[in-house]
Amino acid sequence: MCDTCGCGHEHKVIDVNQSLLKANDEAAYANRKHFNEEGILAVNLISSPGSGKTTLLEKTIDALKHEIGIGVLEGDIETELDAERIRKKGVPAVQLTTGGACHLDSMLVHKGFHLLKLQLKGKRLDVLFIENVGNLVCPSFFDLGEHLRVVLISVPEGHDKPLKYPKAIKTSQALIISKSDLVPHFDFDMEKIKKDALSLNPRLKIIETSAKTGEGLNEWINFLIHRLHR
Ligand SMILES: Nc1nc2c(ncn2[C@@H]2O[C@H](COP(=O)(O)OP(=O)(O)OP(=O)(O)O)[C@@H](O)[C@H]2O)c(=O)[nH]1
Ligand SMILES: [Mg+2]
Repeated sequence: MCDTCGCGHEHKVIDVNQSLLKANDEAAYANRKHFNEEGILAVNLISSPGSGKTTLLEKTIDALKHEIGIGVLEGDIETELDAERIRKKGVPAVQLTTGGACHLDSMLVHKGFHLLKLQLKGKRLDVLFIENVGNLVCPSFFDLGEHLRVVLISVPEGHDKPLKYPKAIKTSQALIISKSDLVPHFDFDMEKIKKDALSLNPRLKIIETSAKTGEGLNEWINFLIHRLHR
């Protein structure tokens, strides 16, 4: 007898969210094992739309493409635009379009990784960047098998975002405060955002960056290289 709607039928309750997350976690485990076996550092970039993920990748590729092998999986709901931006930099990129879903999942990353390997044509891959769908909520709940999760919050979004979107902060190892060149134009409290973020995750590495002035980009690159060699 149904207790929920009182309709008189027997309903079987299936927790769809739980089984989806379980399938995701299993595929994430397999992805991580696969990346480990091939000595690849996988980096998952998450943020709201437009915080500067692709721009940061473009700057990172400019700085590192002659030193290490880079490949990119680009997550978006629609279009190939971000993958095209990355390819223009001379780096292989696979666009993963979710067709509406607000996050990537590890099954899609698995498929994308195999497509990327075809583009690599045997070239070495050291760092796999996965740019998630622009969203500060859903991607936080899905392990993709990455080793490093980096969340970006840009200055125009406001310093209150860590407290309002704690899961993204708690599950990341690094916070990039992007568009620091815009601080003079916004009521943005840099000390407060850092204090709030560290109160949620004391081990978080925080880097202020600007793709316009170049501030913090060296620190970001050094952090990445350190993680690659760890
Ligand atoms: N002023 C300033 N603008 C920036 C900076 N980084 C990125 N932008 C601009 O912000 C806009 C969005 O940047 P993207 O890199 O496309 O952002 P994204 O996070 O990849 O966006 P989605 O993939 O749509 O989620 C572009 O117009 C960039 O030029 C920065 O450091 N300073
Ligand atoms: Mg992008």
